[in-house]
Amino acid sequence: MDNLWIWLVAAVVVIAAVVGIAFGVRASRSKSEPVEAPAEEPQVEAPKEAEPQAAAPAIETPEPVAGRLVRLRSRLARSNNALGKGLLALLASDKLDDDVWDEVEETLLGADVGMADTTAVVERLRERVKVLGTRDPEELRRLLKAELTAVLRPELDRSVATAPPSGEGPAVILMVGVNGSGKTTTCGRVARVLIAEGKTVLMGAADTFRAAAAEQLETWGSRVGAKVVRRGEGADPASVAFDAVKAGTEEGADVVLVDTAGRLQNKAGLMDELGKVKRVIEKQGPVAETLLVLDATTGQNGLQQAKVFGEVCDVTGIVLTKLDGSAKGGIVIAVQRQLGVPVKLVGLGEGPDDLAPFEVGAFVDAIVDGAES
Ligand SMILES: Nc1nc2c(ncn2[C@@H]2O[C@H](COP(=O)(O)OP(=O)(O)OP(=O)(O)O)[C@@H](O)[C@H]2O)c(=O)[nH]1
Ligand SMILES: [Mg+2]
Repeated sequence: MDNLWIWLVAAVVVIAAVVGIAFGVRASRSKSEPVEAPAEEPQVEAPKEAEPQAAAPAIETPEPVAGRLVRLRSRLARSNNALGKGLLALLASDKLDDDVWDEVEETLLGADVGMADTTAVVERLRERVKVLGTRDPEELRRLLKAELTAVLRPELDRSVATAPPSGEGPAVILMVGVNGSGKTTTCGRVARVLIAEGKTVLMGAADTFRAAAAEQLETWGSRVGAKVVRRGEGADPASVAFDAVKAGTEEGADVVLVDTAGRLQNKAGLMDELGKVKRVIEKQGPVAETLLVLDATTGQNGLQQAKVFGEVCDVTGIVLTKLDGSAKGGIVIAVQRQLGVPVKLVGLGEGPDDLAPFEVGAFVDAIVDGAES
């Protein structure tokens, strides 16, 4: 009996010890878990976040310039196809009477070709169709292309000057135009084109109206390794332009691109400012090129702007942007006539290399033939 009591007491002690140990282990585990977990987390995350910031921006290699208009022709054709298709359909009518010719005229006017050139194209086309007595679609297509080519003035020099007129220092290219037309984008894209051709480029952020303008230009510059001269918001644009040309001269840059503001409190103020920017630059030498940047989708408004800028800035070339979004390719013809200077570059998209030298032949082929051939 005594033994039984001893065994019972011993069994209770052993059971109590085993249960006690088991609880002790679980309690210490559950205590240590939440302490350990957060201690590890930041160590893992910290280097992950630091990685992308540490990577230096890569210098891009711009696409070659030759043949860009041909590469981008589908964009041009997509937006302007109505013009070519419409004209060819009309010329294929059973009877080419006055009504049909009136419609040809309306189609051209509707594509922003402008009255003077529309009249010229229709008169000559009419004459030639009559003289040749032809109704062959291929022949009509050829005649239409020839007349559109003639009013686009293929003889004009469309090269962008990259040599200084005085023979010394960098060639200065001044970019002007209303707000949103694409000046800053064009500066960035022209810099890419020039760098692709092996030239050294410096840019001047003479749009001091908005702080973001200089940043936008710097982003373009950093992508291709072009330095940007800038000052704070509200600084004198003419002195920024002067400093940019000075820096370009000292650093032996081939070209200095000067971006300007498109919006000020009023139009007269903008024009005065542009005049001053140009005069101040010219203290160091003549401007090689003043490019007027126009948004092709603005139609008649764009022509009015061209007139105003033309009076103040002595524009030497036109950059027509957003031709990808316009079904009115005829603006090329109208704006050249308005200013008497050639369209030199066209923008056909928002991409960094969607700026093409304007070529009359490729342009006419694209709007008459469409994208298929
Ligand atoms: N689709 C299309 N968009 C374009 C083209 N060129 C410029 N853009 C767009 O037009 C917008 C305005 O371009 P910016 O270069 O900032 O115009 P800006 O003349 O410098 O404007 P401000 O500095 O306000 O005077 C941007 O969103 C560009 O991406 C083009 O050829 N096609
Ligand atoms: Mg701008």
